[in-house]
Amino acid sequence: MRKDVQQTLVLIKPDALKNSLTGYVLSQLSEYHTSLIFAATKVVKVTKLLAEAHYAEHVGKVFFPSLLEMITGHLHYPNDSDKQRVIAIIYEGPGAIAKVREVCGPTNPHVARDEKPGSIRSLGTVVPIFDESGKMVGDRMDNLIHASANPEDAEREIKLWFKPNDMPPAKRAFTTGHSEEHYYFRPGKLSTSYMPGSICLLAPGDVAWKSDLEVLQASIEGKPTAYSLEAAVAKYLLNREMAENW
Ligand code: 3AN
Repeated sequence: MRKDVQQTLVLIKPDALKNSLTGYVLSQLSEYHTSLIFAATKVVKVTKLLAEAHYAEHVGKVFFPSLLEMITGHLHYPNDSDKQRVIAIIYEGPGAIAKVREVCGPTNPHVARDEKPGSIRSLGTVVPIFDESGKMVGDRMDNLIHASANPEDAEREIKLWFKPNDMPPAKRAFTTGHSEEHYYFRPGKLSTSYMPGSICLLAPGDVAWKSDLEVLQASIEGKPTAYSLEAAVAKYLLNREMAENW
């Protein structure tokens, strides 16, 4: 990341959208309150590919399936696919990560209400999760907002949700490069030539995160990659109609 600046990823999640809390969240995070400014923002229809990559650290936990259902909007808008979306924002400024986490409050909304009343997550809720037999097996936290936890997560998450072209050049905090290939993707398969049913991720000359270009190149060559192919390709497929259910 650029040394002079800190950036963090914020997601306004479907439970916040459904409860019309977007304006409240933006206001709490405004420059007036936090001294942070927008580096980028967009409305995203979250794919399974992106959701799984975002929550990779929680794979196997009892609440993992409900995390995916939640972030893809299926839980809060089961019959309104046009409302299944998340607002993704990059905030920038000194101490951005800690400042945003402070305004968000603790992960668990019940804890937030006890320990940090008035924080954004104190307005969230906790919902029990049941298995097929009806036994309660855990909790789902509808906590309205995601915010990167530390600089490593911020870099991973910003590069996971945003393409360099989603922000002005001066707001790109991570190294970019130019693709020297065409890259085409369809679920489970990457190629440098067109495959039926595939989407063109990048063409020669297109700008991309340098780390993504390295993952794409290594994947083509069958070499080990720094992170998953899915994490590298997901952002280039966002809001592309054909990839909505990937
Ligand atoms: P935070 O969002 O505060 O950084 P993480 O990254 O540990 O918390 O968890 C990501 C998301 O996973 C949380 N926003 C929450 O919805 C869910 N989560 C985390 N821990 C639990 C848990 N023990 N039970 C249920 N859901 C959880």
